[in-house]
Amino acid sequence: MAERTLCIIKPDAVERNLTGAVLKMVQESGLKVVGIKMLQMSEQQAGGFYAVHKARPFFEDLCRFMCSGPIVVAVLEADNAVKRYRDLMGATNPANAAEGTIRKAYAQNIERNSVHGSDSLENAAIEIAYFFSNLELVG
Ligand code: IDP
Repeated sequence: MAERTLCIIKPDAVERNLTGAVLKMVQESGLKVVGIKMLQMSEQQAGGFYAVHKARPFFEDLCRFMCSGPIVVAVLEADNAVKRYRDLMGATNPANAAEGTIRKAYAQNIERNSVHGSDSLENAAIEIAYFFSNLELVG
């Protein structure tokens, strides 16, 4: 079934000029980009986006990192897009990420791990709506 999921290229990757390299891996895996833009979040926006992680010890650091520089947000579409993109990202900690994954190739550490991807179809819809209006998505 065709699904949509949210991809974020995080500040560590944008800063190292890896946006094109990450998008190449995404597109070559068969995930289609149906919306994309660059922006820099405020701390408040980052807090809202990661609200589910509020209780976790790394929450404040994560929000500070995510608004420390520009990010690229993209909506990806494909059959089983949520799982396919999660598999392509690799494990949260790059030390555990498999060969061929984005995080294995580019992540610096467990926090600065280059990419975000929605973890369920339900969260994908919420996360896409956080950044995009329907008018900004094609197809
Ligand atoms: P995910 O991005 O692989 O879905 P989550 O557990 O949802 O991983 O965590 C969200 C983000 O929080 C991670 O991508 C990473 O940037 C950061 N993070 C997760 N665990 C840690 C940690 O133990 N220390 C610092 N940052 C972390």
